[in-house]
Amino acid sequence: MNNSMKKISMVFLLLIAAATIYAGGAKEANETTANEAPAAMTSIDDVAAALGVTTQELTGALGKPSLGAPNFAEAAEKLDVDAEKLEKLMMQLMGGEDSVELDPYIVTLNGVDFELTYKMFSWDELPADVEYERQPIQEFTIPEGDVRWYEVVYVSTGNLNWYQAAYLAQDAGGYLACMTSEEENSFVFELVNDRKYFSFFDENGQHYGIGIGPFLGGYQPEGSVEPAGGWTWLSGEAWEYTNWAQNLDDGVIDKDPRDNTQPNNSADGQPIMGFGELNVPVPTWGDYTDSVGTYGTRGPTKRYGFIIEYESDPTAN
Ligand SMILES: [Ca+2]
Ligand SMILES: [Ca+2]
Ligand SMILES: [Ca+2]
Repeated sequence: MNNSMKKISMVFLLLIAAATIYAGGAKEANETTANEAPAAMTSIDDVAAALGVTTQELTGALGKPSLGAPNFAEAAEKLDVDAEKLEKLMMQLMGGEDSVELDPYIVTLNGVDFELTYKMFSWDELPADVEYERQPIQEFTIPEGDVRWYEVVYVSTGNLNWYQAAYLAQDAGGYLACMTSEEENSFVFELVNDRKYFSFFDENGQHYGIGIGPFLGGYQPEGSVEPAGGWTWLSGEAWEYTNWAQNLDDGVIDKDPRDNTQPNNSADGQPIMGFGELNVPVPTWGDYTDSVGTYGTRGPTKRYGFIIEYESDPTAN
């Protein structure tokens, strides 16, 4: 999947999430005429209005995000609107004035090069609309015998995606936490075992209230066999222990009737991971779309934090 398709796919996820939230108060679309000057597309409601359909009709025609990138031609046919116009409006919505995507460039995270299009921020450069709280550093002796230090970063306002979080972890002198044993995974999870660290989907909408938690340090290099191939820790440690979420369908912590076993490379592109994937905070992992949480993106899709791991005491100096 190329970058622009990834971008379309991600924006689509955001739009569906937004539409789910707005569904209760969705307005009837305004009539528009062909001669009107093009208006700025700032929400899915604007796109629906410009097409002369309701928001619910539009999101319904675009279909389920879990099935991949939207097929604009198919959606246009369902809505009986012009396919080119639909795609153009959706692209306008995608590239709003607060978009911070750049041309592709190489970002080195803990010695690994990633070709990315996102703006990175050091701690000193973080925009004022990203509000965060760095939690007290916790020490733990991992079963391998080494002492490690962990710092939870709670991002209360504003978004950061996995790469932007990894960049900050590196800037702090560590890496996104890498779980090499059940003991370490349990210890670290308890630091974020609180709903405030998880972003829950609307219970009545897509994903049945599934929660996505803080970022961890696993990623798939480009070209890995999906969905489980190639997973690597930013720390360089061996990928042996895993704790991917498994489908339960128990109606309590897994209310999603679909098989939500992870990793599933949903939406055809999930090369990063973190805690989550069930209806309460859980120490299991899910693979996630790597643009989720990108700073400056529209929509309610939100990530509330990440965990930094240090191999030497960051409070020592
Ligand atoms: Ca570790
Ligand atoms: Ca399920
Ligand atoms: Ca997934």
